[in-house]
Amino acid sequence: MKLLVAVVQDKDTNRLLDALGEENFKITKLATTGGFLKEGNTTLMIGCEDQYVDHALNVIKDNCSKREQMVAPISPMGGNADSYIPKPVKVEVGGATVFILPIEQFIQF
Ligand code: 2BA
Repeated sequence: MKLLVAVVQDKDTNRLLDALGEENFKITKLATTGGFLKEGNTTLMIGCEDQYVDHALNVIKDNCSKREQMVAPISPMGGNADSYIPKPVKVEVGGATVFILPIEQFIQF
C-alpha cells in the first residue's frame, strides 16, 4: 500500500476530488499553505494499493493545470536593500506536487 500526498492548487481541487471519487479512491483533504507564496493550497492524502498508484497519478495529472502567477515583492526588512528588485516576478505553480510514501500498516478500528 502507498500514501500519495498531493499538493494541488485550490482552483483544481473540486474537479480533482470528483474525478478521484468517480474512480473510487479514498481521500482526505487538508487546507494547506505554500511556504513560498504563503497562499492557500490543498493537500490530498490518498491511500491506495500499489497497483492503483499509476492510475491515481494519471487522474491527478489530467485534472491539475500549470498556471503562471505573479508574486509581489516582499520588502527586505533588515535585509540587503541592494539586492531588492521592486517589481512582481512570475512563477509557475502546479499542476501537482506528489509525494509517494510506502505504508507499513493500515489500520481502521
Ligand atoms: P509554494 O511553496 O507556495 O510555491 C509555489 C510556487 O512557487 C512553486 O510551485 C514554484 O514554482 C515557486 N517556488 C517555490 N519555491 C521557490 C523558490 N525558492 N524560488 C523561486 N520559486 C519558488 P510548485 O513547485 O508547483 O509547488 C506548489 C506547492 O507545492 C508549493 O507552494 C508547496 O506548497 C508545495 N511543494 C512544492 N515542493 C515541495 C516540497 N519539496 N516539499 C513540500 N512542499 C512542496
